[in-house]
Amino acid sequence: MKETLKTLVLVFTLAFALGLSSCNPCEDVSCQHGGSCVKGDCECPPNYWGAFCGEEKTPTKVLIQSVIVGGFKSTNQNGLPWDLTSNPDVYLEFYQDNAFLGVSNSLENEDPGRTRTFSGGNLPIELNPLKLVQIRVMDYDTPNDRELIFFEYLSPYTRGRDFPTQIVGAGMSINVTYVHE
Ligand SMILES: [Ca+2]
Ligand SMILES: [Ca+2]
Repeated sequence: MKETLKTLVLVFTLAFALGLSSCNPCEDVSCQHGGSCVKGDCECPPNYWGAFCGEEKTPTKVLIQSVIVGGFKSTNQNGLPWDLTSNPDVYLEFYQDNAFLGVSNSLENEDPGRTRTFSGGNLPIELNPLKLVQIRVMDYDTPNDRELIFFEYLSPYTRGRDFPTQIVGAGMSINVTYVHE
């Protein structure tokens, strides 16, 4: 009889302990993408939603904060230097759907071979996340005369990539931030 009582006490103690541990509402909740469980519910970072933060939110805007432009050819389509007596005066133009969005700062007499970063002028520039951005690398000559050095299309946002802060193209990279509102 005494042994039976002991066994019963043990069983109840175990049951109580198990009951307590299953009272933690976050025990079986695993939140994705850096979400955290609060009282059994996932609180998600701004880029994600859903019961376990598994659903990606399409950003309302993507902001280009800066652009890194690698080296480019030292001559124009005529085989001549960009400027006859000096290096090109380089700035960027931004377009989406052929609509002009703004320009970067300009770097005067820029060595074509070097890699440089633009973060001034109209930057940060606001993009529609779902349309390609065209970035033109330009040589400024006079108010009515400028030469296109090269251009590139980049996708501001691609679903399922976990919101990279840098989007890398062939001849340039853009540093971006995402807006959800
Ligand atoms: Ca020129
Ligand atoms: Ca020049």
